[in-house]
Amino acid sequence: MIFDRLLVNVNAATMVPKEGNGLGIIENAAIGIKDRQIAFVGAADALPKDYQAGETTDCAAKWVTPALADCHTHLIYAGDRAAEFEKRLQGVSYEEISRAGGGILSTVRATRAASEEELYELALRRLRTMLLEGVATFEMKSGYGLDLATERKMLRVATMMRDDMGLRIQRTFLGAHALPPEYANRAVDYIDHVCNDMLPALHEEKLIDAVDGFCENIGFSRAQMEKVFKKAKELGLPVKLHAEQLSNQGGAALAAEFGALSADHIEYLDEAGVKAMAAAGTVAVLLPGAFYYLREKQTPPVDLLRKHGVPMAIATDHNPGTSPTLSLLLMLNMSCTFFRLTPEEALLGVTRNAAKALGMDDICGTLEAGKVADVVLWDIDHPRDLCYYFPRPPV
Ligand code: DI6
Ligand code: FE
Repeated sequence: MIFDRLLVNVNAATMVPKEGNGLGIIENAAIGIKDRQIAFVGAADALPKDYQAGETTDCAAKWVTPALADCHTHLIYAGDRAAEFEKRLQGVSYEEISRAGGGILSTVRATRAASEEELYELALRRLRTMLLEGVATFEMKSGYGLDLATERKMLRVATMMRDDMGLRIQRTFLGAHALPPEYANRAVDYIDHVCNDMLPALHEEKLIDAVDGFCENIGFSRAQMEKVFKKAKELGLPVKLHAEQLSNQGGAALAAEFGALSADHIEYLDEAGVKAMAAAGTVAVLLPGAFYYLREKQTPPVDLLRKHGVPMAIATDHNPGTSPTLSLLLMLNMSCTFFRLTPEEALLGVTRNAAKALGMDDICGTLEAGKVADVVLWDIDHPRDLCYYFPRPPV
């Protein structure tokens, strides 16, 4: 076996669960990399006798994991919402701000006004911060344009970033995020515009990897989302949904009906919805940053998700309104403290299960031969340390 690079004297959390070893830990491991792919993972003494390595790195008995994956972000936008944060502290609710034309629509105004170059620069700065924490796989949503030109601009920025940075990036079309001002009180017409104009055009331009929506009383109804999902399926695009964040709309069950990759937030999800997700293989994406920032009280039904074997992922939901964090490591910690995940569940939630939520589990998310060599070396004594410390970048 010939490797370009070989990591030795290292402990590996492969994230391939084994009986009694949920993180698939291999102590004193070796990892061989060839052509940017993992060619060998195993105990060092299982290395083939005749191997050759271009470069060998002694990892000083520290730990490697697959690079982390942030499977739910709104990383591309202009402006900020710090003034709204201040208002909310004075007692005005997220819903009230949203109904008064602030909230998502204020970010839409700023994003429409920004050039493609400006948006790219802003997103790149955020991305670079996340890279410092070992994140190499991202989801990036549109949804702050709500018109064809701006949705296109956002998805083009995500595409350029993917191609420039050599990262794994899923580009998600979130046209059904909010009702734009030019369609005020015309939700039916807007959904038709999303389905008949925006989705087909942007798909034709090869800018969409997945389709999302905001199913909520301040977003779109289940029936409206169903229309969008039907169109997505017609075009052969996978779907996912912001579901049950502030109320139970039956969104997760709808998403599951369409074989969704994930249902995200899900604080208000009931057991019927959990069962539907389990049957469809839909991943539950938990977003403790938004839960924290909105000072929510209701936690997602983690016990039911466990009971029915629904895989759980964790993401930042980075966005200017409800989760302005760029720290996936902090989300690891919060998923343990707020949602009572075990460190093992949390770690699988930002690796293996996050990759599954992106439909990328065949290429990343675990340390296995054949996957991309997205490998992070951490200055820690045990994988659980990543959940324990407040965020610091020990990469
Ligand atoms: N749910 C969220 O958490 C974000 N979008 C959504 O549908 C919030 C987006 C924002 O407030 O700008
Ligand atoms: Fe979101």
